Amino acid sequence: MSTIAAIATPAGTGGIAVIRISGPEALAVADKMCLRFAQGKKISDVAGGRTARVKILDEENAALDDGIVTVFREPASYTGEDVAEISCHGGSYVTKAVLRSALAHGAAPAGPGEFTKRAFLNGKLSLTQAEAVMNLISAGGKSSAKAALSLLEGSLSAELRKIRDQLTDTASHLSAWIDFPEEDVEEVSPDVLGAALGSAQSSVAALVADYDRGRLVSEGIDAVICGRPNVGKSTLMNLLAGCEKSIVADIPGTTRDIVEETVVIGGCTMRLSDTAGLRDTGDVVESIGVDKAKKRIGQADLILAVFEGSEQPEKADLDLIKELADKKYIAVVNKSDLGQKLSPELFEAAQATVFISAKNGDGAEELREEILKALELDEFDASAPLLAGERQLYCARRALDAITEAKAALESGMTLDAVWVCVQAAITALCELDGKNADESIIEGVFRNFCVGK
Ligand SMILES: Nc1nc2c(ncn2[C@@H]2O[C@H](COP(=O)(O)OP(=O)(O)OP(=O)(O)O)[C@@H](O)[C@H]2O)c(=O)[nH]1
Ligand SMILES: [Mg+2]
Repeated sequence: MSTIAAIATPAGTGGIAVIRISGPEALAVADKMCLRFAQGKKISDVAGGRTARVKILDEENAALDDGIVTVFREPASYTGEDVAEISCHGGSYVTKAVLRSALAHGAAPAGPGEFTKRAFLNGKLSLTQAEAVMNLISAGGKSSAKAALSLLEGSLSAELRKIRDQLTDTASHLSAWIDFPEEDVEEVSPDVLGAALGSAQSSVAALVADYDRGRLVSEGIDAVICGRPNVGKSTLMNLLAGCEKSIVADIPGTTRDIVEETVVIGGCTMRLSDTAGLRDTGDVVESIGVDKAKKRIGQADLILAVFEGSEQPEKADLDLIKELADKKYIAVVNKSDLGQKLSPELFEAAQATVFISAKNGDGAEELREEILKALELDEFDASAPLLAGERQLYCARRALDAITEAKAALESGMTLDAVWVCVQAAITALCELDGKNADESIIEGVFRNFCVGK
């Protein structure tokens, strides 16, 4: 295994930056590029988990910076290897020069996610926990961070182990019965077998069913604000964003392009898109904006459809209501400060109807609550085992199909061999979900999305 190095802190200027070196030669590399203040001592003399104050040398061994080296010794480190973490002053020149020095003194540049990949290969983390590291780094809200931490702490791995153990018990019982029918093996009762499969089936089905909610928590909610011109979409955007993100004017057709902002709501991140007012228009630029708005409506997790409450509905409003009939939307009836003419019965198909005044903020809290309710995130336990990412969902679905097939085989009176084959397929899919026996291309795929230095 080579020794790798990368800058672990973000690009830019900061108080300190950390350059991480991991591998069998990590301490030897640190010895070459760091002189300890304690005379006659080397980095390789430092005990695991301890630090040393050093003068950091550049690639030509000239003094570059004062810093601190933290030493971790295998296996008690993040990667499971020897690790030296050099904390230097966080200017972009110094940070890059420290990395260059590490490379000049024998380390190779780390690839994206290579530290975490080594942690996985050295058995420090399961594949789902490694994926959690990435989610925790990118978490923008409390619930997303909580879900990622719970995954990192192994809540999903523990749940998968429980289901796998249950299926393995069933499979070994089946094998004993299939392979040694004449021996004194306790007969497998279809009822007991059916109950064990049923329990595994409902556990995996619960994970699959909760995937969408988990995805919204860990990846963020995509919400689009739409409606005919001048109803107050941009005013609503600014209210939720807490800043003047979109231009507001009493001129229909003010917003033409999509304006995006990320906000945190109930601990979840929500990417909001303010869009051009929906209307037929001869203006080429505006009609491009309207097309973009329609496309966003088709892709969003949730639609905030804005209507003007103080006026009778226009054709564009009625067309939008029709268009949204089979979509998840909240009817936001705006301008409540001007009185109420619009009948709430228009919005029977909506998840909720909320009356607000985007201008003075009335109803904003209720809207936030309804957004969480519409996505079933209001009572969501982010610390429960959750699948994170399409890869995990794909494996869980395969496991679920195999268990369902095993149950069907049992119920239709097929041979126990057929049941056994399906149970094995389910175990394989669950192992792959957690990275056991996962093939190299899957592992590569997981770490490809990581940043360098993690
Ligand atoms: N009285 C009142 N006026 C509002 C309210 N919300 C928005 N307005 C006004 O309505 C006008 C249009 O607001 P915008 O937010 O620009 O409307 P929009 O839907 O984004 O319009 P387009 O971008 O043209 O599609 C502005 O003059 C706002 O000040 C409200 O709650 N009450
Ligand atoms: Mg606008």
